[in-house]
Amino acid sequence: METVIVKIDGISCMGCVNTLTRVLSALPGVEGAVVDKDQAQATITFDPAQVQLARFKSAIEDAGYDVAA
Ligand SMILES: [Cu+2]
Repeated sequence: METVIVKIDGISCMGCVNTLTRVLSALPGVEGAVVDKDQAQATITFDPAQVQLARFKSAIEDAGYDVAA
């Protein structure tokens, strides 16, 4: 397992947190996702053999948020 922190723009409320947590957790290979509104980031634990960072970015953008550089 690996852990990555992804910075996300647009998290304005707990609804956003719940949405992002659900979307990220549903991806194959993701063991856990913790989304923090105040830090504006997601901490994702995943199996690198099954899923990569690019997949997280596209899932976040598909949900209507922006991945910060
Ligand atoms: Cu919201």
